[in-house]
Amino acid sequence: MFRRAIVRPPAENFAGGLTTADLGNPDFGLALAQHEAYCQALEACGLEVLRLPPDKEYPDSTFVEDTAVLTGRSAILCRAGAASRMGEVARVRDAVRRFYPTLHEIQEPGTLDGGDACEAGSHFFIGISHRTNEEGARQLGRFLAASGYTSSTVDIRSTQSILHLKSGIAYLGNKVLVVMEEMAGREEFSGHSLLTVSPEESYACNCVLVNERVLVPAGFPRIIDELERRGYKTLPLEMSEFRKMDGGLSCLSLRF
Ligand code: CIR
Repeated sequence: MFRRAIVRPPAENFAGGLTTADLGNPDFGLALAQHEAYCQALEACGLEVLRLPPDKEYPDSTFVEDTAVLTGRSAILCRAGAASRMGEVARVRDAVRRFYPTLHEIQEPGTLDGGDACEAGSHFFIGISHRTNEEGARQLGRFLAASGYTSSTVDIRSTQSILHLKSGIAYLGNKVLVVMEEMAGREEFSGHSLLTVSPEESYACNCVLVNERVLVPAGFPRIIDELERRGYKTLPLEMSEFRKMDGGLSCLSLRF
């Protein structure tokens, strides 16, 4: 069960962040409204939400998930793979320290974005991406092992359409993984039961199980129907403005 989340609403220069999406400029007012609805959804799932102040120095800082890997047993601060995001970790350190007395931290030359760390029970899948390098994955694996988690890597560098591992997979408990079709055949996931998402709905792979509910981007009826058919209670959320900045639903919070 998650009890808390840390979020950071977008700053007014949010549109100045990194993106490859080619979906047009995000509307700041709409992004703020979508972010607030997201926070309220977390609260409806029983979480206490800590809202950090918007940070104009880092237009991508609303994607707070990338700054840390928070588990039930330990906290690991990341080291961003994108130069423009490097300073974001320092800005969440104090907030994370309030809840975790001991902080581990990825060190140079390691890079790691939290979006590449997918918790699946007592195992973590760690994406090797254009943001997370092998050294960052190795360091994370070592920190996780010290608190009793196993881990394995998944190289997604040739999977063009996704930025982070969690853009393409999500864990729903009980060995069930949501996966994008392109990754469904990968042997790394062979021990899991897969819920495969069609290419047209790929963006919805980035959904999040929060206690009793699955938060899922709105506008993807097939995956939402399939989740409901399998007995999950879904909570669809509008994510259009974050998608324009390559952001998924999970990226907007650290949940622990
Ligand atoms: C970036 O390119 O870093 C941001 N514009 C989007 C980060 C999305 N984060 C995530 O998928 N975990």
